[in-house]
Formats: sequence, C-alpha cells, structure tokens
Amino acid sequence: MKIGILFLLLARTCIGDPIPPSQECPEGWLQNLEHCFLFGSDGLGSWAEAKEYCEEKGGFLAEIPNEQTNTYLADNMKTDSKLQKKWWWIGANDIANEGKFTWDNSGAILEFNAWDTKQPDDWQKVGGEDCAALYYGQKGYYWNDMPCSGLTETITFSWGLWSFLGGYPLCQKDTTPGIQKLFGCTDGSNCKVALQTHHNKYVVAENNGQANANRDKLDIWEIFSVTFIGENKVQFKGHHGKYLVAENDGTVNANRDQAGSWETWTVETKGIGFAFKSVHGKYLVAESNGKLNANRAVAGSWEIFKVVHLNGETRNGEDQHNGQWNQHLDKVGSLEIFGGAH
Ligand SMILES: [Ca+2]
Ligand SMILES: [Ca+2]
Repeated sequence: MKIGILFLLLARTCIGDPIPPSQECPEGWLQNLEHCFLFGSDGLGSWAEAKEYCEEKGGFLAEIPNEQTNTYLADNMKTDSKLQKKWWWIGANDIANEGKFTWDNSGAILEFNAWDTKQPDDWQKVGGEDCAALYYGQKGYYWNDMPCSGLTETITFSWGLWSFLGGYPLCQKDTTPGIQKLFGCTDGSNCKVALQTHHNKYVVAENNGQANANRDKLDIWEIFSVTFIGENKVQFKGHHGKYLVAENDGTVNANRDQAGSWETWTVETKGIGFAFKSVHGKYLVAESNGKLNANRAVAGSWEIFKVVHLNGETRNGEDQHNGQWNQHLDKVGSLEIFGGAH
C-alpha cells in the first residue's frame, strides 16, 4: 500500500503541467534579454513623432543603459543594410536642461553613451540640437545629437549642403516577468507554493474537499502545485490532487478532479502580495473566521495573499497510525515569500 501511494505521488509529480512559453517579445520586435526593440517602419519625422509612434506600439523611445545593449543594437544594424544610413531616434535628450541628457521614459541621467567624437555638440548653426539618434554609416556606428524637429532647411556650407529630414523611431518595450517568475518558479519546474493570508494563516485544501484559510503551520495540505495558464492565470492543485474552485455562489472548494475556467484564477500583483480573481469576477478572500471565499468585488488587504515558494526538495513522509498511512511534509528545502512588488 505504501508503494502504491508513493507511486501515485511520483506520478503526479512527474506528469508535467503545461509550461507557458517564456516571456517573448511581440512579433517583429527584436529580443535582447528582457528588452524588446523595434526599428520602426514609419518614415522620417521629428523626435516627438517617433516618440508617439513608439507609444502607439505600447513602448517608448529606446533606452540604452549599457555597452551590452548598445553592441546588440549596433550588431543588428551592421548585419541589416535596411537599417543603415538612417538616423534612428532614441530616448536620450537634453530638451529640459541643455547639456544634461536624460532618458525620456525613465527620466534617468545617461550613465552610458556612445557619442561620436565631438558629440553632443548642440550645433548652433542648425539652431541647436537636443535629441539623440543612432546612425550606422561608412564610419561605423555612433550616436549624435540632432535637431529634434527634423526637416531643417538645406544649409549651404563651404564644404557642401547640409539638411536633416528627421529620423526613424527606435522603440523599446520590456517584457514583464511572468507570474511564474513572480512566484519564484522557474521554467520546467514543478512549482509548489503555499498561500499566506493577511491574518498570517495558510490556505488549506482539506481532505474532504473543502478549502479554508485557517492553518497556522505550513504542512503538506497547505501546499499547492501551480499550473500557469498564459501570462497571468494560475490553477492550484491540492495535495490530494483536487483543484481549488471558485463556486458560483462565492464559496471556494478544493474538490475538482479537472481544472477548467472555474478552477482558473487571474493573478493581480498588489504591492505586498497577490490577488486572485475568479472567472466570476470575484476575488479570493481569507475571512477572519478562517473561511476561504471568492465573493469580493474589490481587492483590499484581506484579498491579498503572499505566495510562499518552496525551493528544492519537498518529500512526502509517511507515518502509520491505527493501521493507516498518514502523509506529512518531511522536508522543505527552503522557503521564500513572494509579494507582488518587484
Ligand atoms: Ca542640446
Ligand atoms: Ca550634434
């Protein structure tokens, strides 16, 4: 019998729950670590137009914080002739404070730059220059400050004609860490967590199929295997292999063999923790009397849970009492508590 139980436990652990794809950039964007870049297709324009273009795409004008990112962009321009001999607006500008370049989106002062020699020069012959752009041409790759408006008139110099019609947008957006990462779980791992309530109790999946929020101690019945659905949805499977379900009447049970929409919770990060919204549009709540419901319209403090991630091995121990095998949590590698803030 003991072997049978062990086999069941192992089987449950080994049959992997589906793992969502890692956080990827939208189609058409280049991916560099957690950053996505888009060399915009829209034509020459002002820095402000480029900024608007990026914002319409859900991003911002690119920020280049270090050599690694800069090299990545330069390498892309080097290998793609379509990106060459064009000015690409980035977020760096000194519009607000001449000579003090900051990044438009973050507001941060430039800690890294790749200015061409003698740049930025705020060239007065073209009315000053406050907006940074990238260029890849005959002498390679560099940054320069350029007239933000573009469309400068053609100016005749002793060495020839000069004009600047504007730049193209180089946009950025960053992938958000998936819920999986926020829970402390890594790709491919069997993610096990406990939910700690506002009242410092743990959510428990009872053997009889009920779910409560009244346990002081973290043990085997308070541990759930998490299945991640897409970017922000989870399902919780209790120790007994039953899923946590939000019933239509606002109660919560832990008695479903299969997970469908009622067993799927949308995760919202809430500063110090996470809120879990049911398919019925109600939040999971840990009541002060130890009950667990899913009947709140708004997520306040009682609707916020901390996720306790169990790192490393968790072994299921077994003791025999009165002829029955009782399982208990033998060992937890380490515990880490995750809140929503990151
Ligand atoms: Ca300037
Ligand atoms: Ca310049």
